[in-house]
Amino acid sequence: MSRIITRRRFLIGATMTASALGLSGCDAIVESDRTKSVLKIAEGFSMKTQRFLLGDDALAREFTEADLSPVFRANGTSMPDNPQYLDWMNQQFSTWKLEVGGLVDKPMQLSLADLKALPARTQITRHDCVEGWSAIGKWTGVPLGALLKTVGLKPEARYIVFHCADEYEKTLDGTGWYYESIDLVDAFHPQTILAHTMNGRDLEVAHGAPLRLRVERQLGYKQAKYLTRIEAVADLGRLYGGSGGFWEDRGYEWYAGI
Ligand SMILES: Nc1nc2c(c(=O)[nH]1)N[C@H]1C(S)=C(S)[C@@H](COP(=O)(O)O)O[C@H]1N2
Ligand SMILES: [Mo]
Repeated sequence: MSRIITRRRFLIGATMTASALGLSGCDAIVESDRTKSVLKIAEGFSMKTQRFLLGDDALAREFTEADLSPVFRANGTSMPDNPQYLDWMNQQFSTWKLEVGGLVDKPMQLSLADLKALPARTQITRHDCVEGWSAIGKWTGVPLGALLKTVGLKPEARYIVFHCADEYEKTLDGTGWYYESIDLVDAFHPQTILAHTMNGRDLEVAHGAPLRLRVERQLGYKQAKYLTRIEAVADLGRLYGGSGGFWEDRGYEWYAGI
C-alpha cells in the first residue's frame, strides 16, 4: 500500500510539473518553438509515467455515496446558446441523437433511449478542474469501449473525438465549438463512459445533458459535455485548431493526467 502511495505521490509530482507548465500555456509563454517542445516533452512524460507506473487499465480512485459533494459546480458552458440544442432540450432530448462515425465499420445513430437501454457502469469519482476546484459525483453511463466494439474501429483509427453542441468562446477564427479527444488506451479504459445519469438522475443541462464524457484519469476540461457526435480519426491535426481539444487549441495540455 505504501508503495502504491509513494508511486502515486511521485506521479502527482510529475503531473503537477507538467500541468504547471501547461497551464502557463497562454500565448505569452508558449511563444517559442523551444518552449513548445519543452511543454510537449513534459506532457508526454506525464502520460507515459502515469501509464508505466500505474498501468493502462489502472482505475482512478472511486468513492462512496457518503463522499458525494453536496454541491457540484457547473463550469464552462451551462446552457448552450444553440437553437438546435434548445430544440432538443424543449423536447426532453427525445429527438436528440448521438452520431458515431468516422473510421468505423458500422456508423450508428443512437437515441437517448437506445443509450439508456445499453449495459451501464456506475462510478463515484472526483472531478478536478484546473481552475482549482474539485467535486465528487456519481456517474452512470455506457462504457465507451463497448460502444466502439459494436461499431468496429477501422485499423487506422487512433483517436476518438467528441463533438459538442456548444460554442464556449468564439476566440479562435471566430469559432468556438467545444470538442475533445482521447487515444485508444483511454477510450477502452473501463472507467471511460458516456454518462447520461448523474447522482442517480438524468444529467442536468448545466452538467452536459443529455450525454457527456467521463474519462476519470484526466482533468475537468477533458470531460466533454453536450455530446452530439463521436468520431474515430487517424490524426487530430485537421480538426479545429489542430491540438485535439477546445482548451488544447488555446494552450492546455492534450494529456491532462491527474
Ligand atoms: N461542451 C463542453 N464541455 C465542457 C466544458 C464546456 O465549456 N463545454 N467545460 C469543461 C470544464 S473546464 C470542466 S471543469 C467541466 C465542468 O463540468 P461541470 O459543468 O459538470 O462541472 O466540463 C468540461 N466540459
Ligand atoms: Mo475545468
